Amino acid sequence: MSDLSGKTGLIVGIANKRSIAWGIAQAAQAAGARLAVTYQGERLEENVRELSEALTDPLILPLDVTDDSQIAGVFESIDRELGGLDFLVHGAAFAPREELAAPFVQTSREGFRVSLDISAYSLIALARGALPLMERRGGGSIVTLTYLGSQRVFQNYNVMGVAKAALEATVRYLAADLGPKNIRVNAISAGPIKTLAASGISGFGGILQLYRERAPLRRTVEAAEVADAAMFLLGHAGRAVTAEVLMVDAGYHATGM
Ligand code: 0WD
Repeated sequence: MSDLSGKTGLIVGIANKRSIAWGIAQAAQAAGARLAVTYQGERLEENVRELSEALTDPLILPLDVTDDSQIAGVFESIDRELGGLDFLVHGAAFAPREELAAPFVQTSREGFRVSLDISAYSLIALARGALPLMERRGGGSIVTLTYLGSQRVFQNYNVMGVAKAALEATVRYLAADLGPKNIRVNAISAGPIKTLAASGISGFGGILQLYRERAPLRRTVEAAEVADAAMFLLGHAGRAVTAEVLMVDAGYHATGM
C-alpha cells in the first residue's frame, strides 16, 4: 500500500457511499493523507458530512464545478487550512438524463455543453486552482476517472462518451503543460460499477453482465480496486507516470469478438 502520510489531497465527486471518489477517499485516508472533500449542493451535503465522519479532521467544502467562485473558494480554504495541496482526485461527471436516453443524433446543444463543461472542462478549472498550491509543494498528482465509452460505442452512453474523450485529451494536454512543474496528470478508466451516476444509463445491468461474460478476469471491478490503482498514481510508486489512461476494467478493453 502506498504511503500518503504527510500529504494533503482534494477529493471531488463524492455523492454517496458507492461513489468511486469515496472509495478513493477511504484508501487515501488509510494511506495517511489529510483530505478536503467537497459536496455538490445541499442535495448531497448530508451524505458527504455523514461519510466524512470516518475521516480524520477533514475539510468539507461546497463545490459545484460549474461555478468559478466556488472553485476559487475551495482553493482559498485549502490554502488557509491545509497550507498546500499534494493531490487532486476528480470524480465529477454529469449528462442530462434525456441525452442518455434519446438517440445520439438528437443530442442537444445545451446537453452537449453541460456534459462537456461538468465532465471535462472542470478538470482544467480544478487543475488551474490546484497549481499554485501544488507548486509550493514541489509538485503534485492529479487523477480523474474515465470510461471506455470515450473510444468505443456503448449503447446509451452517448454524449458522455464524447465528454470522456475530451476528458482524456485534457489529461494529456494538462500533463504536458504541468509536467515541468512536477505535476502529473492521469486518468483511470474504470470498468462499470453500480453507482448513482451509473443509474442514469439505461441498460447498465446489461453492460455489467457483458463484463462478467467477456472480460479476461470474467468479472466486474469494485470501487476499492479502482481506489488501489489511484493510490499507485497518487503516490511515490507512480512518480514517473503521467499523461496516462490506466485501464482498471478486468481487461475488458482488450477484447474483440
Ligand atoms: O461505472 C461507473 N460508475 C463508472 C464511473 C465507470 C467509469 C468511470 N466512471 C466515472 C464517472 O463518469 C465519474 O467521472 O467515475 C466518476 C465518478 O462516478 P461514480 O462514482 O460512478 O458516480 P457518482 O457516485 O454518482 O459520482 C459522480 C458525482 C455526482 O453525483 P450525481 O449525484 O450527479 O450522480 O459527480 C458529482 C456529483 O457528486 N457532480 C458534480 N460535482 C460538482 N459539481 C457536479 C457538479 N456540477 N455534477 C456532478
